[in-house]
Amino acid sequence: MSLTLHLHPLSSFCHKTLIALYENGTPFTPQVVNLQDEGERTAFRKLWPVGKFPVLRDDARGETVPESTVIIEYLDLNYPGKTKFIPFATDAARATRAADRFFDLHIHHHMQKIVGDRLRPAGAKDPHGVEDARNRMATALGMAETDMARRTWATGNDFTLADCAAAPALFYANWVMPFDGIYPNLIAYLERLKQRPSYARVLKEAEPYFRFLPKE
Ligand SMILES: N[C@@H](CCC(=O)N[C@@H](CS)C(=O)NCC(=O)O)C(=O)O
Repeated sequence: MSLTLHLHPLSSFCHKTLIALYENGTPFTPQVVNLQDEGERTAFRKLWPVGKFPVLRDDARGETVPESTVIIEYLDLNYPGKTKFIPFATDAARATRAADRFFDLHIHHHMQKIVGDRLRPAGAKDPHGVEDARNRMATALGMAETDMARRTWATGNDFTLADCAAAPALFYANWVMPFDGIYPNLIAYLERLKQRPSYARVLKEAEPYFRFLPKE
């Protein structure tokens, strides 16, 4: 098996990549990295000095591929399957990449800021930054709510890269700032994502780790 995904089971950006791997039943070896362990951290940073998950290693092609979006594009190109993550048509491809960026930058990153702040020690919190993140995330969630009134998946009728991005972004956003009863279209979309076998499997595997998520 030539593909190894370096990951952490709670990492939302790893979930995004796992969805793509499970969608197409792509064989790979999961390599869980514990960043608290100095040896594992050092080995991981040799592979990708930035030290962020996920990173895909492809021994057959001699490639190390960081960044969730780039990994999914790499899989689409080199290990294609029944789900095509980036459409061939140029306008549809652009819309897919735009939606992927939207969920990553305007929902996922703000959610990370909120969760990250919970991990900070007392005295090092950033309430202003968290409030800003919550406001910006609410704006983006409102935009997505409007879009999802007339779509099954993030860009229309087909499941793509954008849905891989949307699933963990919305799942964790709904956990830090519950939107049930506020954004009905988004809740319905999140339910569809959770029913999708690829994401259902990701969530099932992550389940034992959810108790380690920081509460307030
Ligand atoms: N833009 C990156 C973001 C990756 C990222 O933020 N990963 C987080 C986990 S979800 C991480 O590695 N955190 C560990 C750290 O920052 O030390 C991607 O899309 O892969």
